[in-house]
Amino acid sequence: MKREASLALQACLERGVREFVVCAGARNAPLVLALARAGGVRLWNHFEERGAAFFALGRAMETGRPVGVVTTSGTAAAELLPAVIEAHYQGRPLVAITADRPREYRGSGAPQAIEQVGIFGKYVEGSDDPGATRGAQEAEPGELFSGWSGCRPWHMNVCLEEEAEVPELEVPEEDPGRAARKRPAVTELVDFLGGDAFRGVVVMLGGLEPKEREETLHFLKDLGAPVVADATSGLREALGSLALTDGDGLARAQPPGKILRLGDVPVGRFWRDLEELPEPRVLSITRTGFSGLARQSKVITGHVHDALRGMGGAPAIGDVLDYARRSAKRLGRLDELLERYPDSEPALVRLLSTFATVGESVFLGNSLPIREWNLCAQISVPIVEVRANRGANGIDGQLSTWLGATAGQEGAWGVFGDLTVLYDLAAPALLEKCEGKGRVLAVINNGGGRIFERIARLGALEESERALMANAHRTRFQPWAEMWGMEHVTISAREEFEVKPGRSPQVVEICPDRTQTEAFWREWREAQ
Ligand SMILES: Cc1ncc(C[n+]2csc(CCOP(=O)(O)OP(=O)(O)O)c2C)c(N)n1
Repeated sequence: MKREASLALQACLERGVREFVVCAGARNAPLVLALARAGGVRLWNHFEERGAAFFALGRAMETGRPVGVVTTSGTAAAELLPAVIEAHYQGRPLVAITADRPREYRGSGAPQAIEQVGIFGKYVEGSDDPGATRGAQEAEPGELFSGWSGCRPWHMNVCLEEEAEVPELEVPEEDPGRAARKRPAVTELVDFLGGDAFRGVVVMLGGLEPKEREETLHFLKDLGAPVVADATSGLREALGSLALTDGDGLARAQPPGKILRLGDVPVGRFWRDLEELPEPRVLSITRTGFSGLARQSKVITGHVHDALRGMGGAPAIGDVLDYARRSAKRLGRLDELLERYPDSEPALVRLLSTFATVGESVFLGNSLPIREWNLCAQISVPIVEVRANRGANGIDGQLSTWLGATAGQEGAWGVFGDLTVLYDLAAPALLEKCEGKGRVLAVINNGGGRIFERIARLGALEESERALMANAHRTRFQPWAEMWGMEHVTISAREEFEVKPGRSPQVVEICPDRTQTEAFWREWREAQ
C-alpha cells in the first residue's frame, strides 16, 4: 500500500496541488511525512481538522489554486465536511485527502474504521479510492481525478497498512496552473438588457473575484443603473452615487422590472424577498453557476468580467425609477441615527469601518456584521479586498478561513460575531504560522446571536425565548486572547474607540449598548 499513498499524492501534485494543510495522526503519517520531505510544496499543520479544512479553503480563496487538507482515518475525515460543503457552494478546489484503514476493515466497526468512501456525498465533484477498481500496483497517477474541473472539491481516500512506508514524491516542474473556465455566451445578457428599460433595472452585486472587478466597475458606470452592492464585491465605495444606501429597503418599496445579479449570491434581504415577488425578471452572471433562488430566474455561468467583456460595452440604462434621490435621503437619515445613537452596534460598526481603512483587507464573518457593514460602513475610502464565507452561510470555521485567506498578509482585519468566534476558538493556533503585522480581530460581542432579533416574525418573543434563540451568554474574550498571545482591548462606547494595530494580533472586543442598538433599529424601521 506504499504504492497507494504515492499514487494519491503524486496525482495531487500532477493536478497542481502545491499547498497542503496536514493534521497528523498515526494512520496518515506516511502521507504527512512524504509531503514534508518533498521539496517545492507549501505545508501548514493544525491539530483540529474542521479548522484546518477551513484554513485550506481560505488558502484556495486567496491563491485561486487547489489546496489539499490531509487527515487521519475515522471521525478526523468527517470533520472536513463543513468546509467541503462551503467550498462546493463557493466553487473552490479543496482536495480532501483522508487516510483510511485497509479495505477489509470496511463495515467492521474496528477502531478508527468508519465508512469513508462517499462520505462527502454530492459536495465533491468526484472521489478516488486508489487501487479499489484497478490494482494500485498498475494504476498511474494520471488516471485519478478523472473528470475534475479543478474548480470544486475532490475526495482522495487512501488506504494505508499499519506499517506503510513513506513514499518518495516527485514534484513535477510543469505546473498545470489554474483551471481555465469557458467563456460564457452573452446573448441572454444582451436580450435581458434590451427593451422595456422603462420598468427599471437594479443591479445586485455579490462577492467578486479580484480579476472580475475592474471590468464590472466600467460596465456598471456605463450602465448607470442603481446598484445594491455587497462589500465583498470590492466595489461598494468605488461605485459612488450608483451604490444605493439601503438598496434592499428601496427595492422592496418599489421593485424594479429587472434584477441583474453579478457575482456571488447577494447577502441582502431583497434577494430573499424576490422569492415572493414573481414580477421582476432575474438574470444572474456567476462563476459558481448557482441561481441562489428557488423561483424562476436565468443564470449565465462564468466569470463576470468574461461575460461583460463579451458584451462589448453596456447600454446606458440609467436610474429610470429615481432610486438615487431616495437613496440620498436614506443616507441622511442613517447618518442622523448613527449620530444620535453613537454607542449602538451600527454606529460602532461605522466607526470600525473607518479605522479599518488603515488595513489591507477585511474579512466579514457572519450575517449580522455583513449586513451592518453593507448598510453602515464608511463609503469614502475604497476597501477593495473584502471577503466572506457566503457559500452555505455557516458560522463555523470563520476565523480559520480568514487566517488562511490572509496568511502572511499585513493589515488583515476580520469582523466576527461572538458566537462565530466561540465556534472557532482553536483557530488562533494557526496564527503562529501566519505572520504579518497589523492583524486586527474585531469581535462584536452583543452577548449571543442577535441576528434573530432583526427577523420580524421573531420580534415579539418573551425575554426568556429571546435568550434561548440568541444562545445568550456573558462570555468575555480577554482570557482567550491572552491564551493565544493576542493583545486585547474592550470598547463599549464611541469615545473609547481606539485600535492600534501592532506586531501582535489585536482582539478588539466591541460591546455595543443594547438599549441604543434597539432604539436605532426601531427608528430605522419606522423611517422606512
Ligand atoms: C454552523 C451554523 N450553525 C448555526 C447557524 C445559524 N446561525 C446563523 S447566525 C447565528 C448567530 C450568530 O451569532 P453571532 O456570531 O454572535 O453574531 P450576531 O448575530 O450576534 O451578529 C446562528 C446561530 C449557522 N449559520 N451556522
